Amino acid sequence: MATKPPAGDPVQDAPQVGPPQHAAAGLPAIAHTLKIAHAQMGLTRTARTLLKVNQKDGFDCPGCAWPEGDKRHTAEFCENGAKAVAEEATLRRVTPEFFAAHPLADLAGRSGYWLGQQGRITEPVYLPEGADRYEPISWERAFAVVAEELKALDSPDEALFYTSGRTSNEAAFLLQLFAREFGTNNLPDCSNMCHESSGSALNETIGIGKGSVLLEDLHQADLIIVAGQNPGTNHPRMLSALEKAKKAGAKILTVNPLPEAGTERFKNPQTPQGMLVGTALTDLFLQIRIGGDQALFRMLNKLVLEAPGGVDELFVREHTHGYEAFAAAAREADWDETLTATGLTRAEIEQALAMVLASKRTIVCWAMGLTQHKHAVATIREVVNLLLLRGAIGRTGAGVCPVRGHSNVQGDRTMGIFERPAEAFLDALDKEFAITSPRHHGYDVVRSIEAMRDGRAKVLFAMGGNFVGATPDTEVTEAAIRRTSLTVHVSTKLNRSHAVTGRRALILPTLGRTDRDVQASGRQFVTVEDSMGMVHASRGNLPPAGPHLLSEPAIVARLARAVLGEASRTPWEEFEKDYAAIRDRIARVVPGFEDFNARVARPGGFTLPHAPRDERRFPTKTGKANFTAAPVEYPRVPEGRLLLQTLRSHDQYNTTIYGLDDRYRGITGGRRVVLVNPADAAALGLADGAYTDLVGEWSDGVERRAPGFRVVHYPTARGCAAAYYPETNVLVPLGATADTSNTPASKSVVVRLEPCAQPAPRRSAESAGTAGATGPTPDPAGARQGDRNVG
Ligand SMILES: Nc1nc2c(c(=O)[nH]1)N[C@H]1C(S)=C(S)[C@@H](COP(=O)(O)OP(=O)(O)OC[C@H]3O[C@@H](n4cnc5c(=O)[nH]c(N)nc54)[C@H](O)[C@@H]3O)O[C@H]1N2
Ligand SMILES: Nc1nc2c(c(=O)[nH]1)N[C@H]1C(S)=C(S)[C@@H](COP(=O)(O)OP(=O)(O)OC[C@H]3O[C@@H](n4cnc5c(=O)[nH]c(N)nc54)[C@H](O)[C@@H]3O)O[C@H]1N2
Ligand SMILES: [Mo]
Repeated sequence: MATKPPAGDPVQDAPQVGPPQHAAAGLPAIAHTLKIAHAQMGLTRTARTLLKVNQKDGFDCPGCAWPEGDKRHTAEFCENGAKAVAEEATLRRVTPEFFAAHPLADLAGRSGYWLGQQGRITEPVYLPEGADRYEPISWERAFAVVAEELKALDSPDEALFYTSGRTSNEAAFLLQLFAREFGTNNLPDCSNMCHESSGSALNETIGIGKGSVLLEDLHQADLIIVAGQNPGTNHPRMLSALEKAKKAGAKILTVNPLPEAGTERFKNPQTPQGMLVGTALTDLFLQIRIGGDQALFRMLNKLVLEAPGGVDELFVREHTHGYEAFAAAAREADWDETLTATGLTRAEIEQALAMVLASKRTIVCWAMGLTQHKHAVATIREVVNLLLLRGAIGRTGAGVCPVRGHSNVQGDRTMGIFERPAEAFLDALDKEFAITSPRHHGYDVVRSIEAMRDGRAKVLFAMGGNFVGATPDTEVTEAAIRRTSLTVHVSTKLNRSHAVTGRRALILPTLGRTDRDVQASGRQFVTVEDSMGMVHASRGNLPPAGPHLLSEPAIVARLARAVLGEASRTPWEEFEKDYAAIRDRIARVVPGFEDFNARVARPGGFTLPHAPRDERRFPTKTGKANFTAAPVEYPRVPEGRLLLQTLRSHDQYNTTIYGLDDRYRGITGGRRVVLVNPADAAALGLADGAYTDLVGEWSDGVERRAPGFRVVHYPTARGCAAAYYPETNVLVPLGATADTSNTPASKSVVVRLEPCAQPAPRRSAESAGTAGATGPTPDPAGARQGDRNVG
């Protein structure tokens, strides 16, 4: 029955464990896709939506930011993209009757999975002060409430405007314009928790915080290093690119504490041969200890320096700065320290070196496995050092490839969603709109939480996302949010952020990527920028989830009029009527968008300029690509403790949980699992199937606990453990962030495992147990605070 959400809270969390798989995609992926899509959308809608994903006249997949090639298949989507589409295009609805039947305390007791499964939100709802449930509100009145709270602030800097990376360029541009006209740079975004470390490292070293390769570069590389990334689950279409590269002779070096099925073998569902046999992808697997990458790349750099002909001397001389200081530091790299930090053998590192030296065209791809550590920025700079030594930037088939997460997270930043905007950007904005943007920097995500905690920020307005669920230190964050006077969420679906509110709260339902967007001037499209700087149009083709939804640009435009009133000379009404008018302004403010409307009208869109890639020009302070030489760091773990990484299962999109299985890792029917190396488990006396609490240990002495995880013996690197986000966000201290980028260090949390009894299975919300805003729900299964996000 396509439209019926599960009745009770289905989270049983009784995980079953089988062997991990060694190949990704293939037939099981197609079967799983169709099952999920059919359950949410029914048959006709499944066909109608899935055939439009990533087509030139269709919509951009709301899944990951991986680019589309020029030659597209009829079914240019992957299993997880299809799940993202089905999640949004579902026929299930959350109506005012739903909110009448589910008081806030009830919502607060539900799992994130259950909340998401209820369907699309159809009307704006409001939680007045002291009320026990949301009630319907008109759009006009909703904007009046926000205006009232914003105008009552002592300073515009008491307001926070969060953005999640699905927001279109048009909506993002309007949101940052509104925030700056209102008077603040408080524009935290999901990127602060994601690739901020990449942006920080790349800006300093090559002068632009974006990757320097295009899809064709991957196809032409000699060597692709995939470090700290799980493309089989999180960027499945990348596997086709890796396969194509392999077939053209490339080697693939994988660096990961976990053997991930997707990088082992890919069964391409587009060809019969691929489906049956598949292609082995990884040539060398370095099973590194968590946080050991900087040490690994430093040692590789030392060895490259020592190898005859290892250094591209011409490139170094003509294009780089800081070589001497860096080379001196690299020559100091020590084998003992490297082997301790990485857990690798000398032979393995020498094998990797041979692959690096044999390659003229090297690309390094990475994601959260490198960005979410205390020394993340230094690690990524060390990756850049290697590519600079080899002259592997601004050359075909070579370069840096940070693989971005949300489908438009890169575009949102290009549009000015940034708490530390460049002076030149603000100058252009001010000139175009005759405004005076504030010049002082705003708060990023972590600083926003601190500001709410300390009473310095009082209104949180979120353009999408799940602020409460995605951020670290869940208990601290929830308490901080509850201190605010107003929380506003522009959302497609319910999540934990709607249940943990300020004194008053609003939920404003909006159109998603798959929905048709019609405004006064006719049918609209929006634009997005993918991970490789390609900008293109996205057009939804489904009737919207309800007649009352407003698009994101319309919501920002109406909010701006309600808040700024006559004082604003910006033509907000015109922008709402016709998004082309927004694009005309973007063209005049943002470099690279000249003639935007004409160029984006071409099928496939256009590529943004990238100086290092296009002309080997490095717009840094020195005018060259910068070598850097940070001291080598790696996490130190006390005796009897493990280093926990918090990562994604195959059945989730960040805090959106599609299902309770992690097929490639052999886990079904539950998410509260902790993967531990069998030798470590034996040393700790933990049998496979035993239950344990995860207890975080950090320098502030506060005990952070996530209770009731099933131990799974798993071939991860020694001393390391892995468990899913967001269940484990309660363990990540707010203060544990990366140097420079301030990204939460969600991939290196020191924990001890405290054996506990197997929790009783929970049948419904009544047993999910958590402290809601209006009082805790009784919890027969015992205190399960760590459950708050997903169960
Ligand atoms: N289906 C699906 N697609 C998604 C998402 C999703 O949740 N679901 N999320 C999107 C978003 S926003 C993002 S940012 C990306 C995330 O994409 P990924 O970064 O691939 O996501 P994670 O699950 O966090 O996986 C991190 C990987 O890094 C490895 N790792 C952890 N620590 C280390 C380390 O210290 N060193 C090395 N070398 N490796 C390490 C882990 O074992 C794991 O393989 O995916 C995007 N795409
Ligand atoms: N411990 C730990 N924490 C992490 C991470 C980790 O690896 N470990 N990863 C971090 C990373 S990389 C990221 S990017 C963040 C993600 O942080 P967020 O982007 O804030 O979180 P999501 O779970 O992607 O947000 C999902 C919600 O977005 C809303 N939504 C979906 N589509 C749309 C749309 O089109 N418009 C609007 N307005 N709303 C929409 C829905 O209501 C949905 O519930 O989490 C971070 N947190
Ligand atoms: Mo992300």
